[in-house]
Amino acid sequence: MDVRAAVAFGANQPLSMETVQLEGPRAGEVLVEIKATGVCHTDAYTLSGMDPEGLFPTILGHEGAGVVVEVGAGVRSLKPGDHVIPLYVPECRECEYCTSGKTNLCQAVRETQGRGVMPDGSSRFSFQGQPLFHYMGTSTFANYTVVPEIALAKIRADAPFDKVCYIGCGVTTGIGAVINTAKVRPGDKVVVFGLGGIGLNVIQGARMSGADMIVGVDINPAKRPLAEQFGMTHFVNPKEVEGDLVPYLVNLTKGGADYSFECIGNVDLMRQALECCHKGWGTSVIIGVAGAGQEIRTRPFQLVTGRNWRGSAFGGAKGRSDVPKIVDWYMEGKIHIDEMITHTLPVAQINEAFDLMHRGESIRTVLTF
Ligand code: NAD
Ligand code: AHE
Ligand code: ZN
Repeated sequence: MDVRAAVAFGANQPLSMETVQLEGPRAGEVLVEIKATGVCHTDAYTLSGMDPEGLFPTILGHEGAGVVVEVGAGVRSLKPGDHVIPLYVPECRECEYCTSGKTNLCQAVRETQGRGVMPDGSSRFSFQGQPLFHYMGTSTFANYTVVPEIALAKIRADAPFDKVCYIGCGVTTGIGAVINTAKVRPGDKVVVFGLGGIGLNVIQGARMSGADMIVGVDINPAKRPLAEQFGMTHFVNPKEVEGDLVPYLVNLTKGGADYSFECIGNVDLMRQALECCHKGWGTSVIIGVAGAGQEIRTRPFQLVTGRNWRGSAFGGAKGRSDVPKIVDWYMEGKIHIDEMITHTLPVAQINEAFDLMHRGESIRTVLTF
């Protein structure tokens, strides 16, 4: 079938709206009509050419919501008409990872996902007779996409697509990193580096968990008011701090953070985030994604003396089980999303969404189809 998609033909090139061809779902696959998609910094990261798994030409996008149109052979858990959120971390419930009880990182289709193809090794998308790569197993910058059954969370039908699409990445990543990965407790002191689409959700999760002090660190002071609305108690602009940021944060938190979160993707800030943690027990969670060749550094003494370095992907959430519950939290008013969606644009204006992000003017832009 013909599909409207924003195609990334190469690194650092604007996306191009094209009519591309999409094959129907094969066994274990599902055709989804995408109704809305958020634009996450990870899409920009891959488009920048810094992602070692970045492949072109491709259809980016991994923060979508839509409706099942057709299911392939053997698909039992979904039917046409179901409302769904595609999952870049699937949940097969059978692999060693899913059954371990230790991780959300289902590996059932991870290898083919990283190669930009469906689990059978081929692409469903093509343009002018040439295959296009899938992206993160989701490719939500298209009005129709094909996704493995295990990579779809079924959600309630009354949830608005143009809001809950954000649960497909940013909301779940931020709140989940606090609740599932760090397990922040009442009274904890938390430092959040980066007050964008992920960092604000870390703040939201920290407030839900009862953290006493929630320090936000960002070089863009325009991010402050919304962060305060979501629960930030102290704002630090590193450009206004005289001397080293780390002792400043240790002093502000009276000994260091119980938990810090890096939500930017800058390895120098990952070091600061670790080192502002409390001696003996502080844990820093890396959420930000850093480019090819980038490495983290610290003195081993930082770890010897009890600080912990962790990472979190998709907030440690098991998508098919947890995403429907997070949608319920939103619908019941337990979490807030609308205020973070600063811009909603038709998909044809997708390049503007990236520009808004790069200029620091948006938190999340949602594209509608
Ligand atoms: P964003 O662009 O919305 O936010 C980034 C924020 O960092 C901005 O507010 C910006 O002002 C701030 N910032 C930039 N440089 C800074 C500096 N030197 N010091 C302080 N603040 C600085 O991005 P986002 O969508 O929130 O994504 C954040 C990061 O998280 C990206 O690296 C993204 O790839 C990653 N991410 C990871 C996961 C995961 O599962 N681990 C999921 C989603 C996003
Ligand atoms: N291809 C990238 C991987 C980047 C990465 O870490 N992605 C996160 C999700 S970011 C969503 O906005 C993730 O889920 N990682 C787990 C995984 O299996 O990829 C690179 O740098 O190689
Ligand atoms: Zn994302």
